[in-house]
Amino acid sequence: MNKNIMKITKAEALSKNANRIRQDLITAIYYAKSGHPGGSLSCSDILAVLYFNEMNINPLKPDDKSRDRFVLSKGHSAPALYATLAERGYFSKDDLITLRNIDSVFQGHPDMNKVPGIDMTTGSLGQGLSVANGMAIASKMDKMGYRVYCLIGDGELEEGQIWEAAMTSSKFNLDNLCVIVDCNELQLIGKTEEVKGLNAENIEQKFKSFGFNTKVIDGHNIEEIMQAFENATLTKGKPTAIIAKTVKGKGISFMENNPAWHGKSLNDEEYKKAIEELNNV
Ligand SMILES: Cc1ncc(C[n+]2csc(CCOP(=O)(O)OP(=O)(O)O)c2C)c(N)n1
Ligand SMILES: [Mg+2]
Repeated sequence: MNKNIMKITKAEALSKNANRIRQDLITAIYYAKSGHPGGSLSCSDILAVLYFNEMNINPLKPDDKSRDRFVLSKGHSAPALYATLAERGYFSKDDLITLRNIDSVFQGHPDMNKVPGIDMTTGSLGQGLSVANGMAIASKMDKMGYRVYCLIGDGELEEGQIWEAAMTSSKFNLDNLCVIVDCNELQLIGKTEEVKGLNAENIEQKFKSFGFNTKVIDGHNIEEIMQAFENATLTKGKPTAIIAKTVKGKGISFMENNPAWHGKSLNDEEYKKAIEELNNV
């Protein structure tokens, strides 16, 4: 069979996974009456490629010692991770609508002790890369060979601990570590450019100067995401940082690029419109 045809089919399938992830996370946030839709929608394509194409994982063995690890450093995007794990078969999709209920395992931020498939408890911004470093070092010390992926928000990069950790990643030549920056150009209070002068290009320069292999990509182009991960795996002797240019609120017109949708739920009318739009992709 023609290799290109096979590749297009795979990208299309991953795109459908991402669309279902978007629908499920929006439904969960709608029922919860609170949550973070903007940054969850911006990282859905990245998560679909990670969990359906890139990572060596098995939903039937969520604690397998040799599995690849994922750290959602931007823990407020938990709805996207829960929806991805459900789509991948870690647990039933029916349970997603218990998001943020007091007795639910699906809290507003991920808890590794409660949810199968969650490798690290997160939510306090800035800490994920430090943990991912530890995992990547452990993989090398134990000769396990697993890879570690860490998704960081662009606003989150303003946390100083990220850059302390970045020094460690390259000092220890962690070529089994791949950082992905969800570069949607918005943080809670507005544009990252206006808050701390951050944009995709100077974020790339910063990681490069810290000793990372870097690549700026379109974070909604499935083929580009797949290729960037392939390039990261082939890169030896240094960690990789993929700066994924994304759109906050991607897929729902009235949420796209609108900071107001960083952390709020939808009313009945908005929910209906959102699902309609996602259904029409
Ligand atoms: C240490 C810490 N400070 C503040 C917050 C509150 N907070 C949650 S999300 C967010 C903005 C994050 O922006 P960004 O990293 O760009 O995330 P995204 O745009 O992907 O939602 C803030 C300030 C937090 N979770 N942790
Ligand atoms: Mg952001």
